[in-house]
Amino acid sequence: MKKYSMDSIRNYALVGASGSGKTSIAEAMFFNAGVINRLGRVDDGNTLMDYDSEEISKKMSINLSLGNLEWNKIKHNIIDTPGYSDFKGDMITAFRAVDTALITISAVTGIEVMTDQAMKYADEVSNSKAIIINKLDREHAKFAEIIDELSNYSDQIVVPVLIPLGTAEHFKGVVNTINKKAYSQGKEIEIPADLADEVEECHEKVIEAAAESDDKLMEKFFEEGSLSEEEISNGLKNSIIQGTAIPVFACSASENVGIQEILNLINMFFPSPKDITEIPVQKNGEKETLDLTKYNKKLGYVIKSVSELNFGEIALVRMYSGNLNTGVEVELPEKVAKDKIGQMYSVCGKKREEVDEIPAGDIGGLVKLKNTKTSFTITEKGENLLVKPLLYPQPVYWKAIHALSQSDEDRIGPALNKITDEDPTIRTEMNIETNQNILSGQGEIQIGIVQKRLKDKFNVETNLTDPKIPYKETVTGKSDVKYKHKKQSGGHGQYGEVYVRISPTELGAGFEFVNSIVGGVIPSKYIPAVEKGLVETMKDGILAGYPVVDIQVELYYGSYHDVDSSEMAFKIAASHALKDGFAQANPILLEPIHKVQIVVPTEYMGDVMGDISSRRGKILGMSQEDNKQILNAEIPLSELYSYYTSLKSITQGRGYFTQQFAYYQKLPNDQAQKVIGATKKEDE
Ligand SMILES: Nc1nc2c(ncn2[C@@H]2O[C@H](COP(=O)(O)OP(=O)(O)OP(=O)(O)O)[C@@H](O)[C@H]2O)c(=O)[nH]1
Ligand SMILES: [Mg+2]
Repeated sequence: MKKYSMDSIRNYALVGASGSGKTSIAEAMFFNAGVINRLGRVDDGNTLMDYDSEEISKKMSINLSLGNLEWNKIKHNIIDTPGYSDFKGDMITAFRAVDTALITISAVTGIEVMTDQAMKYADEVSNSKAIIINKLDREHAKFAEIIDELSNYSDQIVVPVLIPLGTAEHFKGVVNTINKKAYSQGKEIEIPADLADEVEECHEKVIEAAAESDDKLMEKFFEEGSLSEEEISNGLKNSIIQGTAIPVFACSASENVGIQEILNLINMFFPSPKDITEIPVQKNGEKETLDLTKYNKKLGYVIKSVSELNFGEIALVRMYSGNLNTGVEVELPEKVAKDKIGQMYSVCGKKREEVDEIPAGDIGGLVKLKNTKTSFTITEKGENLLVKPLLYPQPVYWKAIHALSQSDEDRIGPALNKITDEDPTIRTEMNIETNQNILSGQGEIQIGIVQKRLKDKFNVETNLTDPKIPYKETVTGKSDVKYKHKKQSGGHGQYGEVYVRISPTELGAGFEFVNSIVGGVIPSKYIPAVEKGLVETMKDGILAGYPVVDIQVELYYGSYHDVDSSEMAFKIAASHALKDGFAQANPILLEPIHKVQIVVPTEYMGDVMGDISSRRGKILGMSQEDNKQILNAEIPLSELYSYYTSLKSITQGRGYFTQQFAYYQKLPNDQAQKVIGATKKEDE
């Protein structure tokens, strides 16, 4: 396999809204570079990047895919990511592995939620940005409007570098606004007269953006009124790397118009790994910047660790520093573990070709290592470093997962572990309170795919149900009760009597046991048994089988019997006293409330707010950002389980939310009666 020096590599990810054409653009790039000799189509299920059977049947990307091509001696490592929000995890991990985010926008749809998210994630990991406006062959395609929208949206200079030559069915080619040359079907053509003004205008913007990064260039431009093509290119490249400019390219992936010009410009402008002199890292838990020009140890990032049916297990790795060779041992700071590097591959879609090294700056595949998971950092011994730390979003969709048979039950744990190792947005958790295994993630489709993979790949059959809500029980009033446990039937008797006062504590205080016994009316050796009786009863619940919390129980009087008293007798007495006292102290159910941040296009605000109040939600505040509203609210967990589906349908897929647990609060009486009734029914 050919080796490339660091400055002959470009690493970028295609990111952005679902359906904007990322996979089709990658396909057209591979076609132009001769990697494939036929231009596949997502709808025909024959593209290089969407090769997974699920992707073929759904006609969309579900997993990130890696591919590479060579264009004029430069190696491009391209990561095609899914744009559908359920699969956000793969977009996030891709950002951390590349130097440039190539954000795709459909010329028909314009800026979408995912476009916005992609821009934000790129900034967070300090990636350079470039934008493709695709589908210019489509009816109602816009270009200038989207450029305006982007300019208002970003404080970076948005530079149209390739502008369309005609639109819709007249879209024939692109004009390069740096050298003011027009290209159609690979040939240079005259710029049509009606486009001359626009080209001139864009050219000025290009110069402005190029000069932005360099004062000397700016001076020269003011003195001479123009810059050479080389000066513009170099200046623009610096501005893109420094993040002051975002170049925009027009194209049509399916018609293969503009793609070759984009590949040329990627060679010219995108940073090579050599241009990345520093990266954000986390060292010993602290955020800092790593100077890559001085760092000479091995440092890699596991983009994704995958085990694919028919293709075996493989970990895709980006090397930031040092060369990776077979046989070396590496450390994984996330897990405080080691792994030994085995066989290595160049990966292009489902095609693999063995290589003997993944050099610094490059991306390749390793045979699945023992301890390596998606998003892990690979270091040399003793280096406690994490590459470009980024948080994965909290779940927005939950299901309780049940194995169908005992043999499924035995295998479900390890199978789920494998799946969650591959995608950090998929989580499983045993809820001890409800005794359910909760599977959560970024959406219904993602969770459905997990269930399907369990069956297809691990032969584990499951069903999914709405999770039980982890309610809690407490009291709002006080009570004072006594209970005598006395049994005289045959042989050894049982005797224990307790007097207790029950009262509420502060929310979240848990359980307070107060021992106020004086004068030995209950011998001290029986006191722990009383407390144990209370704790066990609280755990099992009194009202509806949910754990009792936030109460104080004061043991202040009682009596015992020299022969018949025992720990067991006092335990039973305490349990009964608590049950009686609890019922008299105005018991209630508490429900978990979650803090939710919802982002929706402004036009859906009314419907979204109505839906929140129908879910017993409370709106805490809202703010406007560009053409979208950000709503902060609190919603009970019982209403959050179905919120994902509802928000998607209200906003036609354009709204999204993030959430986290906030606190427990009283469940309204009518709701509480329903829950208590349901528990009674279950018990029967
Ligand atoms: N007319 C036209 N259709 C296009 C173009 N590019 C892509 N498409 C079509 O748009 C649809 C979506 O394209 P994809 O390439 O799958 O989009 P994607 O961004 O990869 O979508 P996700 O994988 O879901 O994120 C497919 O039907 C493509 O054939 C284009 O330039 N012109
Ligand atoms: Mg795709």
